Amino acid sequence: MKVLEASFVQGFMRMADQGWLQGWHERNGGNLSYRIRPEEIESVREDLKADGEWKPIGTRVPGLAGEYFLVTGSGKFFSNVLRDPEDSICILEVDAAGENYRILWGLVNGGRPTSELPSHLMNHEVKKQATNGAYRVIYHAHTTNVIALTFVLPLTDEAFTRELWEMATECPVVFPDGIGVVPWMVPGGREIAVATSELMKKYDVAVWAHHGLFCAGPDFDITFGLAHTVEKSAEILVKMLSMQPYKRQTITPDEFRALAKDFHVTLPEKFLYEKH
Ligand code: 2HA
Ligand code: ZN
Repeated sequence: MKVLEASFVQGFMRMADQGWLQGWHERNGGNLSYRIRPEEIESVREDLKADGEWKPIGTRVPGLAGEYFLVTGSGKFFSNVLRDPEDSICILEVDAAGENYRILWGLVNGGRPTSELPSHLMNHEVKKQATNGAYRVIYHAHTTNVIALTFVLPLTDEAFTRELWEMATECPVVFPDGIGVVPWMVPGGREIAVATSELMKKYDVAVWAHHGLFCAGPDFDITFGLAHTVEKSAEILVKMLSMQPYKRQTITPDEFRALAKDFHVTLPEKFLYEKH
């Protein structure tokens, strides 16, 4: 089969376009990666070329040795993925040491995989282990309202989780583990990758202060839906803070406990602290 005919590739392109339509991918902002299943890579093997040069990932991911990924390209625009996928995205293979990659398909006009490849792959490594292989998607988006909140909320997991939980009743059900926050760091390198992947051991969402969001999930819909839910909640909070400097009423810790009971999710008590 041709790569572009495969359903995992079509799902990837559709998700990239959904993010673009949300306004989260100005210029070359954001990146997306998918850990390809063995049967999926076999189904497109005839369309792959294994003569590319091995290049350093910039970090070590031994837990991903021999895995294949579909990723967006560095400097490429999400707005072009559907229209010109062969220029915008690529399939890559990780070597047996988990230290190098080579491109097998795509980026036909040259270029490299996403500048955030270290973060993507370290997050994949953590999530593959933590979910017994179930998680396959890592998504980075420049979500406007989440970014705005990083200028006014304390940069703590507790503050972001609790404030976003309060803004929409579905939130504690959609992200019951809470969300993590990475302070401002230089993007693109190993240091921010290590900080993000540490948070991914506990959470499916990590906020990058003054930059955006990282989300992890088992498939395209769940991962995109998670980013969408977090950003929608952030939008409500931005609107609320713009209307008045305080909340007249909100969802209380006891009401969250009642929600958790009925919806069979566990909400860690550390996020249900008393506020003054
Ligand atoms: O431009 O979003 O974080 C891609 C990015 C870098
Ligand atoms: Zn970014």
